[in-house]
Amino acid sequence: MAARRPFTPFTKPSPDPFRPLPHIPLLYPPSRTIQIMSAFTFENIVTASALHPKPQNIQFTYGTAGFRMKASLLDSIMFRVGLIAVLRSKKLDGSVIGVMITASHNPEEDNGVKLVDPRGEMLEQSWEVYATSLANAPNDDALVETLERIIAQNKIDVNKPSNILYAYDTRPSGPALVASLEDAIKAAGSSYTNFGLKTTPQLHYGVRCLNTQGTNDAYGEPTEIGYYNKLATAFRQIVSDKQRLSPLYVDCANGVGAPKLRELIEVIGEDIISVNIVNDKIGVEGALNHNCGADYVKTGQRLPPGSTVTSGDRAASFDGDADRLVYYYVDTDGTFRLLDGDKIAGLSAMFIMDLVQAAGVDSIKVGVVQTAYANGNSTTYLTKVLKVPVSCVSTGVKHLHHEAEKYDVGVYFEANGHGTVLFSAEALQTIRTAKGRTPAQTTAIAQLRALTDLINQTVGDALSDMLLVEAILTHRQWSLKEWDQAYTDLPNRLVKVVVANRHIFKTTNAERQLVEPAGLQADIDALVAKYTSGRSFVRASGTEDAVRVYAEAATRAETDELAFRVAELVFDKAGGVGTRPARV
Ligand code: 16G
Ligand code: MG
Repeated sequence: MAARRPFTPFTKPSPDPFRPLPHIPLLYPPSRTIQIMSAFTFENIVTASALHPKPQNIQFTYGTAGFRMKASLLDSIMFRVGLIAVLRSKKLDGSVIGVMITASHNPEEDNGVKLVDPRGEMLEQSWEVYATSLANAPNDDALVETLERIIAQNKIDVNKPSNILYAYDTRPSGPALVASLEDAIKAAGSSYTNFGLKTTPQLHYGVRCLNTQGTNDAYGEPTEIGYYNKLATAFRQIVSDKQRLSPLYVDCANGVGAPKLRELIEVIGEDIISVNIVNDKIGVEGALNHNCGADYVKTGQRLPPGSTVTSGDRAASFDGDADRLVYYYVDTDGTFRLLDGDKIAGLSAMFIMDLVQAAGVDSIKVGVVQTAYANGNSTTYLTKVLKVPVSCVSTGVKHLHHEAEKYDVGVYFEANGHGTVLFSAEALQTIRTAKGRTPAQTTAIAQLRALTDLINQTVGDALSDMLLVEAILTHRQWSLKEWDQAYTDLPNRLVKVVVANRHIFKTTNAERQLVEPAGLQADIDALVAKYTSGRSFVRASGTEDAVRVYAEAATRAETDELAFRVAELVFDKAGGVGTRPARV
């Protein structure tokens, strides 16, 4: 093992806290905080809005991932999201509200925008409705009326200050959309900071840091280097004295994760962690998320084309904005093995439960939150082997996040690789004040403390989650195959069905059962009953105009058959459009 250099956190490199590190190519102009003192007037807003008219005949919806669509349709949305952000900040006495411009794993020509609340969480649900109505206001009069209604309903004092922090990913449409957003923020007389090119979780981190600065609850230094230092210090502490693992291939989906991972590794030190970054072509047109990234690997359950990963290698993929992570390897017989969000949840829960016990703070109870997409065998492993409470909620980060807050330590992951671990205020207090009675206890307490810094508690974060997995594997000196031994996934299959109206699909029981169309669930149940360990459910997508069918069963053949029989049922009985789902 190479000798370790002593670790000194980087200090703030320049008076501008948001300056990118020197060796990262400057894709966008350096950022500055702009203080604006002008008044909030409808006149200013209407004048500026004239440059950002709403396209006719389009109905916009603030969905599970904010607004997301072809970038060419987003101009008016960006302007109006800027207005909502300003009002939200004023409503919350000038707390910083985040705006992230990204379309995650979608194709490069798409873009999107979502708002981040003061603690780095997703926008409160009641405000999603305001964002939707404002986005759909057909003309200036309707725009002003909607703003007035939001202001009145929320008793907003428009003379209060407001502060916005925004960031964007590597999409070519980013700069033009930033300009539309800024037009709105300036017209509304708000202060703002351009946080520059960032991963989605870095923006969430920045928002929480700015809002908690100088309080007992301070989350960290609100800079990019502050983020790297926090993660690096924690990681180095957890793996100290442990043998370094072999290099990890990381497919960054040709997105923002590539330069940011490079930064992070540099701060941690290559003597501590070694990665081979692949798919880092952020300047190449059409490359983003194309035949690579976490969504490609998870959906297709295969290596990205051109991957050089072979048996014995360790590999992982991020998505385009670096808030999803999946791991994988190739078995000795050449079989591709995926370690998805469910596997990460199992590994994290196991490790944290062991540490809690070793630290002698067993009053802290760990729980896991999943969605209906969690593999049946992962749920069995959690409940029967780890004996940890598991809740199942609807798809979408906000649902998982809120449920996880109910536990002392809430581990939440979607099977697609998005997730994190939340520590309650009481759990944090217990961990911070615990005193070990033995050297082993003292070490375990210190490690738990480091974990609370290592894990991005605002939102799922591919960089932070990767360090969490690497820390656990280093600790145990486990290969990916050893981690994979916890349980074997049931074969599973996802099929998309296009229907005339997906909104007729209404579900209950955390999306596991259909209430409407009437009778369809009984037909699905009858099919499922014919398969060993069969399970299937149907729900309308929140991000695409389609219905998704999920199925799992004891064997690959049974799974495929079940998935397609359910898909055919949906197509035939609930207004299928186009070609009937074909078995492949
Ligand atoms: C969004 C959600 C993700 C969910 C996915 C489901 C957030 C930030 N993202 O990407 O959690 O898994 O939608 O997509 O909430 P679907 O509704 O199209 O199946
Ligand atoms: Mg994403």
